[in-house]
Amino acid sequence: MPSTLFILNGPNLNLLGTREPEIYGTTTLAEIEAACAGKAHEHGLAVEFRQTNHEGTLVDWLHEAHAADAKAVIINAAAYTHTSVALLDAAKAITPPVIEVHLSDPQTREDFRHVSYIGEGAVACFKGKGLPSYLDAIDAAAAL
Ligand code: CA2
Repeated sequence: MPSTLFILNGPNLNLLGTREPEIYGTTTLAEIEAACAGKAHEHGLAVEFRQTNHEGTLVDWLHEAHAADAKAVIINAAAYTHTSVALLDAAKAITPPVIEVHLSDPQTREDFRHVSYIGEGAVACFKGKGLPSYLDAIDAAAAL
């Protein structure tokens, strides 16, 4: 059985490629999923790629990654990055390492995006490169 990477995506990322292309580009979430699957398979890893608009569902999926003994969790928590102590607590509670990922670079945007709660429970962060942020995170997860 190959080990599995959980790649979790938070609110509004289902809209990628349809709105705000000047910030998030024109790549759709389906295209990101396909590219991530290809990169993970190069490393001999399986992928669980998911998106939800609900904070508690992300918490449940972090727990599921722990129960499944996932190799790592790569998470773009989207707006919950900047608000969710629940996601931070879950990231700290689970055994698989958590890697934070962002399409944009929140540090160069509005002040309220400069805080990352989940970042306090993550082993690394890849940001500001669009789709390649995800691919760099997969390379880092494979090397763990
Ligand atoms: O840059 C990232 O990946 C973010 O996690 C994206 C979040 C934002 O709240 C974070 O600060 C940085 C927003 C995702 C919203 O995605 C949309 C996609 C298309 C159109 C509108 C929103």
